[in-house]
Amino acid sequence: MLLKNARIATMSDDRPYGMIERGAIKVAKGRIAWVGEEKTVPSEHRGGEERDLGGRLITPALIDCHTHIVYGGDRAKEFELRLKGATYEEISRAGGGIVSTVNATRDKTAKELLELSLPRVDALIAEGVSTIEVKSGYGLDIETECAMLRAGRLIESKRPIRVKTSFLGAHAVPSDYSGREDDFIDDVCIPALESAHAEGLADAVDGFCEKIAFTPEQIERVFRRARELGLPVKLHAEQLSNLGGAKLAARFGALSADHLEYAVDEDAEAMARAGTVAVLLPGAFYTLRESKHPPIGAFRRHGVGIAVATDCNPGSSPLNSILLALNMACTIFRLTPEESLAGATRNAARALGLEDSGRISQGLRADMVAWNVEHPAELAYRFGYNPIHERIFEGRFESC
Ligand code: DI6
Ligand code: FE
Repeated sequence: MLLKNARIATMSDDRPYGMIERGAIKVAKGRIAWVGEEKTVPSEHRGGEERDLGGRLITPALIDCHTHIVYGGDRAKEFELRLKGATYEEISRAGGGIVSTVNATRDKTAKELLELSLPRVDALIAEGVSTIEVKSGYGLDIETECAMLRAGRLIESKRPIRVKTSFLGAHAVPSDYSGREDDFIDDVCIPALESAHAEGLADAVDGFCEKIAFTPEQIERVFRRARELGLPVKLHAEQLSNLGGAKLAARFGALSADHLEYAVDEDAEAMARAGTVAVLLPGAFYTLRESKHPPIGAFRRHGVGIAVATDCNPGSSPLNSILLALNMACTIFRLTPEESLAGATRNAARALGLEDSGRISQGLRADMVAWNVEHPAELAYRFGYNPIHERIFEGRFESC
């Protein structure tokens, strides 16, 4: 099919948004066979089925590259406690926080976890998301870590969306291992990783490097096993303090380091050298009423790719809107609207190791969105409003 009369934000070259003002896209077998100015469509791509896009803006489909969308229960009670003055760290140390979601998740089967996640997935699809990352990390035992990843994989069989899974066994210390973090890594985390890998459930390995979670040394042991298994790594790093997680991630050639509020210039430098993407999560910043901003200037100066994601989770970021994340990344972190959109397209793909997504370019997957907006900056400018017209997933149009 030849898509015509489109304003295409390809996100794939140096022009602002990679914009083609009157463009055309040839889609064949779920891929982009050609893209360029409408008046230059080669003859071999003419004469077949055509579709007029009415001058609408077309972007790559959006990619949410950091979610914990599979979980049981909720944490509304904790929200109330925080409003009364308790901090996220205090609640976590008192046995609430991540560990309370673990209890609510261990109760559930993979099928039940899948059912609970689908309404959240649907909300993202409705905003033009084609690909999500899904983490484990609310099981913290071998069986439930694998059940979470199975549920993540099953999303693809229930909805038109692509899922990349990350094993996050080193997310928190369950109460039965309190004070015995090293034993937890040896007895549970690494065996769970091996089981998940043996079942083909993990596309990457993640961890939470923080005072309330794991030290860089403990994370490094998990990363070494990931490397032996041939799995790429990523890391929740410098979210609440600077422990050296970003530099550790860079040393392992991580796909991404995520959060990064407490990262410093030399973290950015190490990440740039390693090609590690900085994933910004403004939903967590907002929910925790953080005041320390990630070092955006250093990321820009060193040429670190910046991605933006929801961090959709029941505790620190109950945010189910990638469009709101784009707005927050601009208003709170001062990204430009173009950086923000690149953060949920081109750079989000990089953060997931996907070379076939995130741009409108020949040979890539035909995952795109047609929007009812004049200018691409509108995607980040409005909030609480969804201007989607149609989502195109693997070359198939879906009205929204
Ligand atoms: N950082 C986060 O923002 C999520 N995990 C993490 O390591 C929060 C998870 C939660 O509070 O449930
Ligand atoms: Fe997270």
